[in-house]
Amino acid sequence: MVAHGIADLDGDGKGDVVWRGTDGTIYGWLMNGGTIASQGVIGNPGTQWVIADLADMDGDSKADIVFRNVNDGGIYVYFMNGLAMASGGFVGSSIRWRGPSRGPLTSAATARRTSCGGTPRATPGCGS
Ligand SMILES: [Ca+2]
Ligand SMILES: [Ca+2]
Repeated sequence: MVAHGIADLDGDGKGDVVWRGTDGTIYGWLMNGGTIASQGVIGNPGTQWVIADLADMDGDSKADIVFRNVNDGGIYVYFMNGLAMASGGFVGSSIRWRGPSRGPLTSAATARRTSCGGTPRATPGCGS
């Protein structure tokens, strides 16, 4: 699992963390400072969909998840309300997409995740 970015999913003004598993599952951590206030599975659009960006696409002050299809360049948006996808929509195809790419956050989080067996934990380090 790789952290793909920080964005405010629930509109509380505090950044939240979005993760993507190798099986395509998208996870979210709603943060309160350095504490995970809530976490859960957001959905699984399939492994062919990668996160292109995290941005508020509909102006509701809640970040949305923009996916790009690695096969055909299709763009799909999860309109988010916290950890729940309020709705989704296919935007179109853009095979030559050159938008911002959210690379993995290859930091201590990745190392910690790896050492914890690939599952994000409620507390830093490991354990529950
Ligand atoms: Ca937030
Ligand atoms: Ca939004």
